[in-house]
Parts: sequence; C-alpha cells; structure tokens
Amino acid sequence: MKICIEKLEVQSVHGVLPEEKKTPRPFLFDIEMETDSEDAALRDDLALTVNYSAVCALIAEVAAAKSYDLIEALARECALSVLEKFPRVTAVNVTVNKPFAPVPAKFSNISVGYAAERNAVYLSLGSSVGDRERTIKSALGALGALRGVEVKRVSSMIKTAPEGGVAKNEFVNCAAELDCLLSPEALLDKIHTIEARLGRVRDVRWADRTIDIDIVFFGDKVIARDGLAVPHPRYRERAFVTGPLKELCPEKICPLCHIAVKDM
Ligand code: PH2
Ligand code: MG
Ligand code: MG
Repeated sequence: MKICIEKLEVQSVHGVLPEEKKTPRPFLFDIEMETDSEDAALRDDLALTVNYSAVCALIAEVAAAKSYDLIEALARECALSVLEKFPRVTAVNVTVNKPFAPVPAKFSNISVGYAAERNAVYLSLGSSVGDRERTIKSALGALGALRGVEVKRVSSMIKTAPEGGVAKNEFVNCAAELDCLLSPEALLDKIHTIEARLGRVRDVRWADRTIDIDIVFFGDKVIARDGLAVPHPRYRERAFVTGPLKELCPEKICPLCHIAVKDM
C-alpha cells in the first residue's frame, strides 16, 4: 500500500552559505512510502499501519537535529530514518524541496529525491586463518555497526573441510540475516572494507583467508554486474553455504532457480 505526505513544511537551516545556517527558511518534504498495511485496511486499525502523523514528527526532528550543507544529505537521512523507525515501511522516496534556495535566478523550486528500500539479505561468512570464530564475530559486529544494517539472526558456526582444492585449512562457516537499507553496491563496498580491516588479502583465488563475506541473497534481486553477482553464482554446490542457510531461511525460494533452500 502507498502512503504519501506532500509538501510537509519545516523551517530550518540547511545550506552551504553561512547566511543559510543562520536564518531559517522553508523546506518542503514529499514522502512516498510503500507500506505493509493490508491488515490495517482490512481491520480498520491504526496499530497495523504507519501513522503518518508520526512520520511528519520524525521528519521535523531530523530536519531540526542538524544543519546539513546539502539537501542530498538531508534527503538521505530522512529516508533512512523513516525505514529505521517504521518497520512496516518497505520502501521510501523522500524529496526535499527548497523553493527559497539563495540562487540569483528566477525559479519556482529546487528539489532532490532519495529512494531507499528495505531488503532481507543473507550472507555466508567463512574463515580459515587465525582465531576463526573471533574474526567472524568481529565481522558481524562491524556489519551491525553500519548505518542502515541490522544483523537480525546468525546461524550456528560449523567447521568445514576446505573445498575447491586451493585452501588447505579447515574453515569455520556461518550464515547471517540482515535487515539492510543500503543498495547492493553500497553493502558490497562496506563488506570489502570490513574484509580488508580484518586482514583479508586478495591474491590467490579461493586460498585460505582470515575472512570471506559473500552476499548469497539480496531480497529477491537478481544482479549480474561486474564484481557483483547475486544470488551468489556457486552457493548451491556448497554445503558450507546451504547448511547454515537451511537453519536461517529454509522456506526461502532462490529467485534464480526457484528452489526452496530446504530442498537444496
Ligand atoms: N570458501 C572458499 C573456498 N573453499 N571451503 C570451505 N569449507 N568454506 C569456505 O568458506 C570456503 C571453502 C572460497 O570462498
Ligand atoms: Mg566465498
Ligand atoms: Mg567473497
């Protein structure tokens, strides 16, 4: 279901120029939310939907909490805050309108739009060097500390024989479920940073490693781009991936092969 708020007016002080940081001017917000409100409509019950009045209050709070230089940054903060605070919102589009932007030209409005959505992401984590469980736990801690990422559930850690003929050490593997507000590219970029910080070196493919974090599922998206393939191209052949996944999401249907995880 769609819930929209149009031209919500908040007086605030966003802008690059010093004068903009001093004198409040009107900012108008358009907030378009895709929500899980079918039951609310059926039962006529506010508790089962997203209270638009609470959304208005949140936007006013975000706009007042900080003076942003850019309306891009303000729009992003509003979008992420709406998704974080209202679990029933599955996707949001925030447009920040700045009709009184200090530009020496005649115009009726200037706006910036930012779209974000919530996805259930399933990761496979593995380590075969050093204190393997500890490294995996550090990685999960670092993922959970990211803005827009919540680690919802983690499978048991299992010990697995090295597969693929290159790595020689025993691995510890697990899977994790995230509530992710970031784009696939943004999440992948953060994953690479965390891997590097935990001592991952990328030299020989499939070699022993301190940490490997693979995106197995990203919602029901099918992505085939340079450097990013989702669902993970080889996960079905790997029991060290499907085993932990069966614990977390046995009913999940792979968007590529349409087989339930429990039947893999
Ligand atoms: N990862 C690999 C190669 N081989 N074997 C096990 N048991 N566990 C892994 O996580 C693993 C592997 C490349 O990512
Ligand atoms: Mg891997
Ligand atoms: Mg990897």
